[in-house]
Parts: sequence; C-alpha cells; structure tokens
Amino acid sequence: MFDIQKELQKTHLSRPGMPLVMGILNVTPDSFSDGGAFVNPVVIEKRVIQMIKEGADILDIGGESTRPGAEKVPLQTELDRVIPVIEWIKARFDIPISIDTYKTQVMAQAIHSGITIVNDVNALQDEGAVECVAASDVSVCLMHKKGTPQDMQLAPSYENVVTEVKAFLLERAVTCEDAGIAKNRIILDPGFGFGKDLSHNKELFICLSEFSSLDYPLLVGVSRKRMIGEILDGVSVEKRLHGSVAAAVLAGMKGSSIVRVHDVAPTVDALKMVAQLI
Ligand code: 7PJ
Repeated sequence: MFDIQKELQKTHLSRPGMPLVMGILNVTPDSFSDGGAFVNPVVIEKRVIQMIKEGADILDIGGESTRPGAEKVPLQTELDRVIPVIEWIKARFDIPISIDTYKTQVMAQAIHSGITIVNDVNALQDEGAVECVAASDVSVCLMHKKGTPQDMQLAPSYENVVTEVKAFLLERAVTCEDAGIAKNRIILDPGFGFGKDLSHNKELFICLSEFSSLDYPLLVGVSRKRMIGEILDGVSVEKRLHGSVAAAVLAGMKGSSIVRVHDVAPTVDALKMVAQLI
C-alpha cells in the first residue's frame, strides 16, 4: 500500500518538511500545455526517465485531457494510451504511479497493472468508482470540480468557495470511508481551475492551510495553469515556469503533502532550497 507518511519521511532526507513531487505525464495528443509532444512511446519513455532522474516521487499518468473545453476520449482509446505506459514503467522502475482518470474501467485496469494512486478529478463519482477503489488497496485523490471540462469555465459561481469546496471534499471522503476505503488512503485536492475563476483560485490558495489542516493529506496542482498566466499579466503557457515553481513552494509551505507539476527539476531544486533555509 502507498503510505504517504513513509514516502514523506524518505523525501524529508533531502527536503525536510516539503511535499512529494508528482510529475505529470500526459499521454494525450491534446493536452493544453504540451500538446502533442508526448504521444510517441519513445518520447514518453524518455520523459519518464527524465522525470525520475529529476527527482519525481510519483508519476501521474493521464490519457484524457481535462483542461477547459477538452473533448471526452472513448474508454478504449484511454486504455490504449495509459495501460502500456503503466506496464512499461512497472517493468523497469520502482516509482509510485498514479492514474489521472475518472472512468471506473480505466481505474480497474490501472489497478490491475499495479498503480498506487487513483487520481480522480471527479472524486470517484463515476458509477462503481468508489467500490472499485474500495476493493483494492490503492490510495485515492479526491478532487473538487464544478461542472464538466466542457462547461466548467463558463460562469463559475460560489457563495463561499472555501466552505463549499471543503464541504464537498469532506462529504466525498466520508462516502469513501463508509464504503471501506481507509482514511489513510485518502488525499484531498481543491481542484485549482476546475470550475473556478481567478478570484476563486486565489481565495482557495490563500486559505490553503484550512485544507491542509483537515485530517487528510493535501494535493495541489497549479502547474502552468491559467491562474498563473492571469496573475502574470497574461503570459503564455511556455512562460509559466517561474510562477508555477513559486506556487508549488508556497503550497508546500502551507502544508500540502503533494505538488503536481510539469517541471520536476526546477520544483525539486526550489523545494530543497526552501527546506534548508526556512
Ligand atoms: C489536476 C489533476 C489537479 C489533480 C489535472 C492540468 C489539468 N489532478 N489533473 N489536481 N489537474 N489531482 O494539469 O492543468 O489540479 S489536468
């Protein structure tokens, strides 16, 4: 079983108090930030090796883009993209793998192939998803989103974004625990950019400690996201590295246990620096 506390202790040798780094591996031709770059198996394999060398603690594999406006991918296409990659990694490396999917059947096959974390932007609300994870020993990241990738950025509105997101996550956690998923297998994530505008994202980030003080590890994913572009006067995706690193470091300082990032080496360096100087 993935024991996040044990994994944190390992990284604490090199960066005490700082979060695990989850490297993003998009196996999609339409991912917003590296569109098309990682569909070729040779390119994917190189990218895996690079992220491991750079110090990634977890690899997060996704076969369907969930960025705003993204098209849904048929089940078989998603399976054909992600399962061979999981098997390739499992045969060669001893790194925890998470699968970024909301589809129960993808979860089931990925679990069968040996992944360690189900990372679900839909918080296990797909039919059978809770039962699927409960029947295994993998961990799960429950993320909040409002709406679907097709419509979520149209006009997101909340009375109190922090209260609403927190209530949703805690409700999903209780549902999972009631179904037999042990509490120490559950990770929570406010879901930056998923049905949230800049003011919502800022409010959630500013109040991040309220989430990390809940009784679950927290995952934060803001890498290269639109909110960084918006804060930095509209910079394009390729120019969001510095902003992404700053946000990842701050997420760690606010108690996040995992940061989900595209740029592993810069993030690991920054976390190591801060860990020694704080
Ligand atoms: C997230 C994710 C996130 C978790 C994506 C992107 C869009 N999973 N999958 N949290 N974002 N847990 O990387 O910009 O924020 S896909």
